[in-house]
Amino acid sequence: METSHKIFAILVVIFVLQLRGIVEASHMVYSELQSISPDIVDDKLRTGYHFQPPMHWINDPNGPMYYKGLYHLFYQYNPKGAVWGNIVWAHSISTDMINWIALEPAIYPTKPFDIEGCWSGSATILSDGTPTIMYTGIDSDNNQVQNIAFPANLSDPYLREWIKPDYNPIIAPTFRVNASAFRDPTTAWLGPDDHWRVAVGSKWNKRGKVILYRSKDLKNWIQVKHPLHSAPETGMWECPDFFPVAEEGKLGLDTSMYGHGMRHVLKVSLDLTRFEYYTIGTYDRKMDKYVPDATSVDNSMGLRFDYGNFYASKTFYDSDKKRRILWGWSNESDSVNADKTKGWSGIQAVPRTIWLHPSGKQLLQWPIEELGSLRGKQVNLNDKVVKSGDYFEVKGIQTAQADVEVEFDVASLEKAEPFDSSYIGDAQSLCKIKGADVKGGVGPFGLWVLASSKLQERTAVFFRVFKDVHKHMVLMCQDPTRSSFGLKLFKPTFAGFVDLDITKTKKIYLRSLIDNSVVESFGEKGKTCITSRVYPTLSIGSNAHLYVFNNGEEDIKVSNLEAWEMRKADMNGA
Ligand code: DQQ
Repeated sequence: METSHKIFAILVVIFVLQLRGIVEASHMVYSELQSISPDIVDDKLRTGYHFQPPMHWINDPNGPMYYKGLYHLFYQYNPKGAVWGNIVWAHSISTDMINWIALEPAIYPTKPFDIEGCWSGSATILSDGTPTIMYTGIDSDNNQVQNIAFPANLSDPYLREWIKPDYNPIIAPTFRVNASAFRDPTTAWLGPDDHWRVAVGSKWNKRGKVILYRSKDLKNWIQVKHPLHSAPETGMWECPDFFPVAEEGKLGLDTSMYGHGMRHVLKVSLDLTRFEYYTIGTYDRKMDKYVPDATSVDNSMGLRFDYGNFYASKTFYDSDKKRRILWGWSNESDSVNADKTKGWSGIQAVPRTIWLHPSGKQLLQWPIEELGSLRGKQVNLNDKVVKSGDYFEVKGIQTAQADVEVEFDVASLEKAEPFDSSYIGDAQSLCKIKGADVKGGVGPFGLWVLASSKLQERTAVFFRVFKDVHKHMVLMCQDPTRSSFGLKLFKPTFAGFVDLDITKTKKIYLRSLIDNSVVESFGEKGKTCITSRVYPTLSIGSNAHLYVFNNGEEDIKVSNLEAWEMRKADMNGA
């Protein structure tokens, strides 16, 4: 079959299945769907520089670490199909976190303490440099327990083989711990008593919590009476991540660091909403308690690393470049059956360096500098006014796989639309009614990416400025509602507010990483990030175009735009 026919066939199947209302449920096993050959994947819709195995399902990043000159990434992987199930810890290594070599899976079900599944967890580098992994095993009674594994050969920088001691599990659910909601141990850290701490995600009724354990030998663990932290009505906290950040500067801190000039961050992934949020706060080492700052909202309305397809994220301290790196799973926007048809599902978002904004109120994120090594042919333009209702194409490079940085000048805010305060904390609903095609005062303006030549198809990445009583509110959205021409796929609009005093700056920055079926955007130099999976039908490969548009009444100016073609990374042999 010709490629275009294949794509059409895939999309018709997707369309029919969507109409039947089949949606993705991440932890269901669809065994009947795991035997069909994945040979109808169109390579041009696979990402070129996002982390992905050659085929099948992936979810959470697990145990990222740096060891003897190599970065390691493990991840939840189904070696048998494109839907969740049969989960093992797949393993890849890299010298730059951009180009990856796939190794054999590192951890897989073999023992009574993990025979029903090897779920998420984290790596900890011990004081003598030895790496360890703690992960959740699903035991033969279907209870969630925490296990430990050590490298078989410390002189192998690839860390190919891992040993799971027979004394596992090291932590089993006890009284008042829900054995089916007890998972995803964090990286361990050392307390003032030189004993280890580790936190495990859980819930009690509807209260989400991270249960804290202490150990002096990593083998025998004692549950601390109180949780490290908990919050009402948030449901199960999956994949908690707890780490220190410096109050000033971009340098990262080892997870066990403690002292003046640093704050702590707790991130949790909410099973109820499939979104994550984080708080910035204070870790009292004596009490072993974490208290979020008053400025950090401690529920699902709180700060997010990413307002789009991004979940089960995990950071690690890169001791080589002294930075903290964030990995996050970007799930698909389509149905389980569509994934089945493609033969693959899920990627990891580009690894991001994260650090605390000088205000102390949020983190900043930026793609790791190594991504620049893939930048190829470049175009630049300056001082181009985009009048109300106007748009122009950025020509001269292919843009299906590109990196775009833009600086918008917003000279006048006079025509900003009034802000309806009922949308505070709910940017997504606001963007749903004020999409890219709904005319505004100041904005919507931004980029149309993965756009077809006649613009029947396009994904909008844009800003819209509102006037509230005392300040202006800047909304950042990704609107994929026109991303697949003629097909009714699941195309969620994602949005977040940008904490920016635009009356002072009169400018706003945007960087978008476009990669065939993913758009990963960084608003205002990493303050608000949104990742979307999109499946164009026309704007594929050389048929993808890039435009700047302005659907607001006020003119805006592109004071600077730089765009690069992105080369393909070496990706696990695919
Ligand atoms: N995925 C893992 C769990 C974790 C969930 C199983 C989050 O350990 O809670 O694949 O996506």
